[in-house]
Amino acid sequence: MAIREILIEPNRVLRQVSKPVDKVTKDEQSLMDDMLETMYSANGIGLAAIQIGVPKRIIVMDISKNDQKKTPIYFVNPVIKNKNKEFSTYEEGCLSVPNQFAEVDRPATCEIEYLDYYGKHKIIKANGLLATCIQHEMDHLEGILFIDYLSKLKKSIIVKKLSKQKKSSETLVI
Ligand code: GNR
Ligand code: NI
Repeated sequence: MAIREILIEPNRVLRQVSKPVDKVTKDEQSLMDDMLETMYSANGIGLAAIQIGVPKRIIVMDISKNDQKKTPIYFVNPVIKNKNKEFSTYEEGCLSVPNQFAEVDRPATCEIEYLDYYGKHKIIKANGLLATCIQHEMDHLEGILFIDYLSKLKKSIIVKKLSKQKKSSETLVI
């Protein structure tokens, strides 16, 4: 297991469309292990493979509370079905858009069909935070970030802040 670097917007890699996985092999499992460790170390509740630069349709998630037992969920080739026509609003954040938060509306419930860590076919019904988070992660697989749903003005303010943060972290003072 290893902690990998999380890519930060603006970064063209984050805009790539991820490719389906043929078969869940040891390589995919070890990628999922690294993703989970990286996500936990960054205090996130979800992570898509593209956020560590791997364009595969793989997501890891754990929405258990801090004091609860860890309950990781692994999604390979997830497909969203039966999206509710009613929407819920959540304040979203993203590990690739650090320290920026904004309200986003998404279908309140949905079903997800996917392969698990062992390549086994599964279907789950999601509501609440799970529904929001899986839709946020599915967007990453299409190269979409939550800031894309904001007004042009709000989005540009956030992207400018991120570019500034990046520049200052690249500037080495000797
Ligand atoms: O850690 C995360 N928290 C979060 C909060 C509200 C809605 C979505 C998320 S996902 C985010 C981790 C992340 O960037 N996943 O791609
Ligand atoms: Ni994200």
